[in-house]
Amino acid sequence: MKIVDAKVVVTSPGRNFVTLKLTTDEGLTGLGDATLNGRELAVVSYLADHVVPLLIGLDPHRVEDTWQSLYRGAYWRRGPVTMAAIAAVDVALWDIKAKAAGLPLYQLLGGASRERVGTYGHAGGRDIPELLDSVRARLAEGYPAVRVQSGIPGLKAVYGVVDTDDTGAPVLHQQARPLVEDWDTAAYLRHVPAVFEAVRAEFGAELPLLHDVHHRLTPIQAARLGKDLEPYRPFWLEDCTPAENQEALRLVRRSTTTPLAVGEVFNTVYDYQALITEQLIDYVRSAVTHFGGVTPLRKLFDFAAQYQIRSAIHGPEDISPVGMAAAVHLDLAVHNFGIQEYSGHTPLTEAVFRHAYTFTDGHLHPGETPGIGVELDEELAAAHPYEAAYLPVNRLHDGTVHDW
Ligand code: KDG
Ligand code: MG
Repeated sequence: MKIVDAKVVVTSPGRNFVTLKLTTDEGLTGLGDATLNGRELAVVSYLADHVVPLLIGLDPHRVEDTWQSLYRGAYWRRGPVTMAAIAAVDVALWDIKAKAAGLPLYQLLGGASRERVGTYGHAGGRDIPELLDSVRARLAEGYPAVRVQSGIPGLKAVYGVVDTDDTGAPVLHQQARPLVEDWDTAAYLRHVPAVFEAVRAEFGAELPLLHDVHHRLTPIQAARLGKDLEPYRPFWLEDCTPAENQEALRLVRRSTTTPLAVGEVFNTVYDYQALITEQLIDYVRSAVTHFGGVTPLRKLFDFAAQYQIRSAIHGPEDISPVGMAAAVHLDLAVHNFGIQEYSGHTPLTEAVFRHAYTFTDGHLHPGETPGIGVELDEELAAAHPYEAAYLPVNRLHDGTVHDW
C-alpha cells in the first residue's frame, strides 16, 4: 500500500481546526489533528510545504519509521509546531493501519484495559454562586469529576471563566488581536481556598475536584497554594508553575501532598525527564495532538507507569474530534490511565467531524468503527474557512506581561 495524496484542511466551525488527510492507492484514508490554537497556520505551512512532499509514495504501515524520519530527519527537533505536524501524520497512519486491519485503533494498542474512560468536565463562574451553578450543570450532564475555576474579586477576566450567551453556550472571543486579561497573584492565592471551601460545603467530600493554575505561580507561591488546598483534598493542581523549569516542581513537591498534574504544553518525553524519574508529579497531561501523536504518547505512558504516574490526556475544545478520538483509543488501552479531560464540541463541529466515540454518563468510549472512527465532511469544512484568532495575554495592574 502507498500514500498517493496528502491534504491539509483548515476549517473554523466556530473555532479553527487543522486536519491532515492521507489517501492510499487502495482507497483507504487516514485523518490526523494538527491544531495549534492561535498559531494554526504555522503548522499548516510546516505540513503542506515540508512534510506532504515526503509522504507521497510511502508505505502507510511504517508508522514508527515515518515518525523517526520526520523527528530526526528535520534536524531541528521538538517544539509545538513540529510536533503537532508529526502528530497529524502519526495519527493518520495509525488510522489507516487500523482500517486496513478492520479494527478500532485501541485493539492495535493492546486492546481494552477497561470498559469505559472516566472524564472530568469544566465548571467556571464569575463568582462562587455562579461557579456552584456551573458545577451543578456538569453533574447533571453526568461528569464524575469537575474542574473548578472562579473569577477573582478585583480582576475583570480570569482563565477558565467563559462568557456564555442566553442559551448557556460558550461565547468565543476569536479576534484579530489578543484579548488582554488582568492578573493579581496575591488576590488569586487569597481567593482559591475560599472557592474550594464553598464547593466542598455544597457538594460534599467525595466529588473529585480539579483546579488549573495555568502556569501562573512561582514555586514558593505554588507550594503555598498546594498546602492551603490540602484540607479540601483536590484530585489535582494543574500547571501550578511554568514547568519548563522542571526544578520548580522539586520545591512544590517537598511542600505539599496535593497531587500535581503537568504537561499540556510539553512536546516530548525530554520535557518530563526529571518530573517522572524523581516522581515530582502524579499525572502527565500531554495531548496526542501536541506530543507527536499516539506513537510517542504511548511510550510516555509506559515510562510514567514505572513511577506510578498516570495519564490525563489534554482534551479542551481546541483539540479537534480527530485528536479526541485518538486520545480515547489510547485511554481505553493503556494500563496506567488516570482521567480524560473532556469538554465536547459544538453541534456544528460535530457535523464537520462525525465521530464514533460516545460520551455517556460522564464516560467516553471510542466505538468499534475500524480506525480512529472519525469522518471529515470536507464540503461543510470548506463552508467555514479559517478565521484569525489569538489566545489572550495576561497583564498585571501596572501593565507588566504575566504568564497566561
Ligand atoms: O489553547 C489553550 C488551551 O488548550 C488551554 O488553555 C486549555 O489549560 C487548558 C486545559 O487544561 O484544558
Ligand atoms: Mg490546563
